[in-house]
Amino acid sequence: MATVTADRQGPPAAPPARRRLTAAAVGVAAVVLAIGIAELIAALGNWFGWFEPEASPLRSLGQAFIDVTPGWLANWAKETLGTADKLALGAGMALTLVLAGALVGVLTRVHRLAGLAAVLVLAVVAGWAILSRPGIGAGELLPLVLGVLAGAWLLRFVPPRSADAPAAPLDERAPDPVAVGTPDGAGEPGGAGAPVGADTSVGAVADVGLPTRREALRAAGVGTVAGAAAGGLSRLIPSTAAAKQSRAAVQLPAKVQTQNESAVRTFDDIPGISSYVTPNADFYRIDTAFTLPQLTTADWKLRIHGMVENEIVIDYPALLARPQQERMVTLTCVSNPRGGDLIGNARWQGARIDELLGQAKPLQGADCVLSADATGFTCSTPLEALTDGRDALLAVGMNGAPLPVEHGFPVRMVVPGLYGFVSATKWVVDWEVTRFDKVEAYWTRNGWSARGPIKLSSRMDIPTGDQPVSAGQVRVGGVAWAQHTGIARVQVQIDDGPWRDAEVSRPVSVDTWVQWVYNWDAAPGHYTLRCRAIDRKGAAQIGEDSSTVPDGATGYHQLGITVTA
Ligand SMILES: Nc1nc2c(c(=O)[nH]1)N[C@H]1C(S)=C(S)[C@@H](COP(=O)(O)O)O[C@H]1N2
Ligand SMILES: [Mo]
Repeated sequence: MATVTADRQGPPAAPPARRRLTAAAVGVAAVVLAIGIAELIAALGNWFGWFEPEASPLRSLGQAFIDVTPGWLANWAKETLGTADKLALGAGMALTLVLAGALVGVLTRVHRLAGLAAVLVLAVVAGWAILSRPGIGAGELLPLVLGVLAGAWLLRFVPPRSADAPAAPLDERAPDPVAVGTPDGAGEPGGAGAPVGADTSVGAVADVGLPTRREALRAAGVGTVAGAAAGGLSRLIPSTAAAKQSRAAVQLPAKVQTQNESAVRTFDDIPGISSYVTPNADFYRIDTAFTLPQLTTADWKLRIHGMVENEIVIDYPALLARPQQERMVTLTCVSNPRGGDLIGNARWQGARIDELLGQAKPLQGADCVLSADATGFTCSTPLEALTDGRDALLAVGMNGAPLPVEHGFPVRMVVPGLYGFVSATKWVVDWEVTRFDKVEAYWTRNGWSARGPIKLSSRMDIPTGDQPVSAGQVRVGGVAWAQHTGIARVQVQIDDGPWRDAEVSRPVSVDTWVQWVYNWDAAPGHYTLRCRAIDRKGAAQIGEDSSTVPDGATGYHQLGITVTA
């Protein structure tokens, strides 16, 4: 290699593998540029009020992907990724787009038309994703089209395979690389003015106007940086002002019937135990919305129909005008594993669901309310749980603030005692009063149960088991829940010893979790700690492990701990 370079007069032609890599780099840059420009135009258009948020190709691709995801995959993602599912989807999309870009580049190198055909396929998929969003017209494709044009234009910098230097004997090569130019860019950019044609065998290699490898690499770099910059900029443009602005303008009614919290006694002062009330920013989030539904209070309406005597449509001002209650309720996800954190407790403000249903007057035989958001998520709730006197709310407030957008703004359901997937519909806009034997809700279709009372359970927050603790007084503590029944006792077991009662906090009602603490006099050694709860009806938490599918996990939360002298 070294002798060849020294012997010949021009730089060596790059091997085919590296030329392919160059083409792939330009292809990736073309995709990055296309998306960056499309995202920027979509964001600007959204900002100016011309486009819906769905004009963003990334947003619509992500949501369309979730929509076509088969049930088993959705279950797997919810189970193993939990709240990281959107992050994982984003990473998967990025990887797919990079690979697609590389393929476009390599195809373009082989044949221009093949490359453009691949671009067209990508554009059609993205266009389909955008148009498949509800209420989106062809005009929303403009950002995508402009981005694709920019990306396709960048592909002209892919050096074609036909321009690869032939493996010709050295003496047949260009005598003066400056005069003739080579694919590696030693000639003049663009070739204009170069005395082309002096040697026809070389002229074919250094065809005038063909991009050199160096130009290709420069185009890849500039395209990638420009695309990333445009994409980054698009993220700085405040997105759909709609929901956020609408929320900022909300004034929750001041006249609210609150709960008497004077008897509440918490363990909030014990470090490491979950606080009794979960701040909104720390509250877990689980849903099928890749990007947040953008409802405004002006748009919002709930339609109550189906097996009712009176069909009702209620809007936001009418909902706020109804008597307002604030109730603390602990929400739990059915996918919460033993010891998991898909649980949180908040003060919810809203109107009573039973009173609203009382006005709609469900017909004889109805046993279910199928609630839905505007994107097609559905949820089946037993009519009885909504009308038996418990504090089921159409909530507009969470911990004193208007409902955060990610927790269902402007209106969601909160029903004490039921897992979220069968009761807590966010962005709720539709209630069909019906029968369980007539409908199937979103997760039920995917193998989860139709009804979902929350299972009695408990979690150990401290110690964490990550680090050894010192012998002596060790605080063991956490939370326990049996929404709408209430927790009577929490017990701790060390190895196979007796179950010992922990001290339990005093909650505001049976609808929230309790905190608990147990002071353990620990001697040096290695131990297994377990906790279990007993509810106010005397039932003990099930010790046998079961998976979260179809209706919630059972089993004790336990951990190993080392106590040092
Ligand atoms: N519209 C809508 N509402 C939904 C869901 C959803 O996917 N879409 N997920 C439900 C599930 S499974 C749970 S556990 C709770 C979680 O509510 P949070 O995100 O406010 O904690 O919302 C419920 N409401
Ligand atoms: Mo859930």
